[in-house]
Amino acid sequence: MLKKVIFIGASGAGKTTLIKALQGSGETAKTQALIFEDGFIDIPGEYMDIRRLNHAVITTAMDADAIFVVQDSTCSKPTIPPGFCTMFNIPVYGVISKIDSPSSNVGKAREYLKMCGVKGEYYPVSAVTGEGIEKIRDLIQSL
Ligand SMILES: Nc1nc2c(ncn2[C@@H]2O[C@H](COP(=O)(O)OP(=O)(O)OP(=O)(O)O)[C@@H](O)[C@H]2O)c(=O)[nH]1
Ligand SMILES: [Mg+2]
Repeated sequence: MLKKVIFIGASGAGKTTLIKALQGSGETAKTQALIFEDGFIDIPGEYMDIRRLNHAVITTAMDADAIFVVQDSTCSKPTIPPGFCTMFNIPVYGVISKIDSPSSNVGKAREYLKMCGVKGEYYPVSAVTGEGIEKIRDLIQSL
């Protein structure tokens, strides 16, 4: 059976770009609606940014086999509310995006992910250079 993985995080975190890189093709545009494609679930960051819409993320994520929380390493705030991820009983993985950027701060991104309740090893990636993409693809394959 095809496993379903959801990518959550703030608007502009790099979720869609990462999904396209994992799929190996496709143009990235701002996500306007919930998208289910080849086992990938992409959700507009606004559902995370706007607290009263968070329930949409929760109900959608409940249906997935794993959650990837995408933290933009150039961003100076946590990608999801503090402790948000502790409620899920499915695997939650942390992704640190945009590590190619000159303003990337991976250490800070780690702290934010920890704050969000994401435990364990984090996956640094760049959709620009392709660094780290293969590791996430392997991880999804192994689910
Ligand atoms: N430098 C750099 N820029 C990136 C990377 N990944 C994404 N971006 C840029 O970040 C911006 C937002 O990327 P998206 O993939 O649309 O972000 P998103 O999380 O899907 O945003 P929403 O759809 O609004 O929730 C775009 O301008 C991307 O080109 C990366 O690895 N490196
Ligand atoms: Mg998007």
